[in-house]
Amino acid sequence: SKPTLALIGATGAVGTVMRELVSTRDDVWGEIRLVASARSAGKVLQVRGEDVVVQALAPEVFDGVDVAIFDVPDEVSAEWVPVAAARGAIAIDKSGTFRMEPDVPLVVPEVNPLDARNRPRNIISTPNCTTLSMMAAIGALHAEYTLKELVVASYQAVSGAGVAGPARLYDEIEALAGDRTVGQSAGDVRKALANKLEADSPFPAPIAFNVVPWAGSYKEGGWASEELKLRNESRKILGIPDLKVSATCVRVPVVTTHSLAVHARFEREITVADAHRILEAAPTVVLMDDPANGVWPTPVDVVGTDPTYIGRIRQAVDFPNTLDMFVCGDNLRKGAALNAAEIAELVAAEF
Ligand code: 2RA
Repeated sequence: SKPTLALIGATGAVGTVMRELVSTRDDVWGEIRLVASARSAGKVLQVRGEDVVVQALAPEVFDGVDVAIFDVPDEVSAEWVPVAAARGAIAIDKSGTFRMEPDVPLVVPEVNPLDARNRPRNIISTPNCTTLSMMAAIGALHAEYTLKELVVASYQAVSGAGVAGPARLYDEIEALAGDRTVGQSAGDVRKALANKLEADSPFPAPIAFNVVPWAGSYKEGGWASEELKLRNESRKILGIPDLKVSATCVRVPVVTTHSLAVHARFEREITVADAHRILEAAPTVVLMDDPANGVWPTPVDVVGTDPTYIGRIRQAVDFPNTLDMFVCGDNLRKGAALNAAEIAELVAAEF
């Protein structure tokens, strides 16, 4: 019989995409349960065209569940993922809580699908959306040319911060719309917003008319958590413990779809033609690389779709064995819900 699936965090930004994905992909599931915080319990949401009542997170909701996908804050995962696993579910967790634990696999199905089978704690982690937004493409190049170094700058969409992110961007744009005097002197955007909006924002600076060089929490040495995640997770997924990685993560006024400028050094020489051949053959990657004709990926053309898009591939002039490129991926789909759904489908195939 088909396995039972529970979606924990069903009402969030990723949860909403998750419901859409399980309603439109090959239906490998028996029952699908929706679970959220007590605040959302009792809501009726649609899955596979049917009404489902959202249940409050409690130990009993995991009884009879085969696979539980969690998209909840780190501290909620820390408490409830082990509960689900203890009750016999295989937990697929989107939070940062378990990703770097040695006995928890961190899986991108295009790159390291077999790791999903080695799960002594019945927990599989899915990476941060920034790492995921490039990994299908970078993993394909690594498989043939062996990656040695990655230097990355991210351009991260506001929906990475949850539903509050787009809400704030839309509010700021609305507050500033029509005023053709703002953005021309230091602090005038802040002043204009202060007159019209509450101070509390998910972002540490105005996000409309701006870019913000900070994503996540403060870490030693002045790093943002997001930058260290990109380093540590890339190493683990690719299976290169000593991969050199340095990242700068930046929030930009894009609703959904993270972009990354990637400078990647490989073990041996790789040409643009080599990269094109590999990326064209990668099933979940779309190559958009014809700069003479203005063809490269941008978030507005990518949002709402599944693949990883790549373009602007250049052989670095001054760095041997190195490519520079631009990658875009929908942070809520491949960056979050889709990767979790794909891992869940790998697990479902074992039933
Ligand atoms: C962000 N990567 O974009 C984060 C979400 N986990 O904010």
